[in-house]
Amino acid sequence: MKTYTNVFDLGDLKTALAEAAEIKQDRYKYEALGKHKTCLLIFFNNSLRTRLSTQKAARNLGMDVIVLDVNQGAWKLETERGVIMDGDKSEHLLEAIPVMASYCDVIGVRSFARFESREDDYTEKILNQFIRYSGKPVFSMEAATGHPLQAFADLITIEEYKRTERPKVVLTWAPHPRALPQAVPNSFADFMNEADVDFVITHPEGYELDPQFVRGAQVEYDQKKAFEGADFIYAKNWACPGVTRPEDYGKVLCKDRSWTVDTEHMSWTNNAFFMHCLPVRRNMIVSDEVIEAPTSLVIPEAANREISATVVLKRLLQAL
Ligand code: AN0
Ligand code: CP
Repeated sequence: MKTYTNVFDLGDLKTALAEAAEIKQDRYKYEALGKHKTCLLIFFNNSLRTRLSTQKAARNLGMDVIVLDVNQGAWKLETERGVIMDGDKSEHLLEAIPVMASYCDVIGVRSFARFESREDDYTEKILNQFIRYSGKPVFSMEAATGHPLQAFADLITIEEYKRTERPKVVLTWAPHPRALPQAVPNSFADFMNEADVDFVITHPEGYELDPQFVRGAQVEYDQKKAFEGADFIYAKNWACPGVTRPEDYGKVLCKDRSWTVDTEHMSWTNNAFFMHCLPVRRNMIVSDEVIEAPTSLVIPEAANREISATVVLKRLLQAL
């Protein structure tokens, strides 16, 4: 594997899940693989889970790790070519990328959607510059349109907890006070569409996800209908993807708290497990009762981030 940005980079999912189970049995099994290899993690945005679990994964593989918070202590980076740099940005990404790449063997990048231009976000302008100019294997730690380490951890969690061969998995939009990216729901859909599950997406009108991620999934605008018979409820807020109305891209169109997942919502399901990538705003996305219930998987899901990252880094190292 040379890059990791979406489900197709993983190839056969059964093989990837078997590798995840193997790593979970013995997370240091491939400790020799990363000797004298350095993993650089670059954060343009905040993180708790990704920051910790990816460092842990790199160490599981015997790698050295360098973490850089671009906005804290590094020079402010210009990302647009052709700009006259007379503002507050001291360095251009086009120099910074090869410099950073010269100190490492593998690069992880976190760079959220900026919501300034749908085209810039959906062409992954920042992540692709890292892929193009670093000459090193690059993996996404949540870029503008995807969060594949999260979605792989989610798939591992569903595999561990499913009670039927082909569970019904529902991705539901839920309200949030601020505009959040579509990366998490996009990648979740990307993975579920390739997994052995019945996948349904539910959200208010106007929140349609990009067709490249929805693919053949069933979209149901009635949240109650969508929840019927569900084995897993995966909640997430996202701002308007601008699919039907490009001018609404990145806007908060709805704050309807009837979409908040509470015990009544969960009573419509087949005693479903509750999932969320975290961080989560309680009583906006999910009620205290639902997130604290024994059917809540948010903690094991976060713990599986170490496993998904270990598998991905292992594969990147094996291809060096
Ligand atoms: C981010 C998002 O929604 O993409 C990160 C989630 C893993 N969440 C926030 O910014 C609160
Ligand atoms: N789920 C997730 O990626 O969390 P962080 O933003 O804290 O890394």
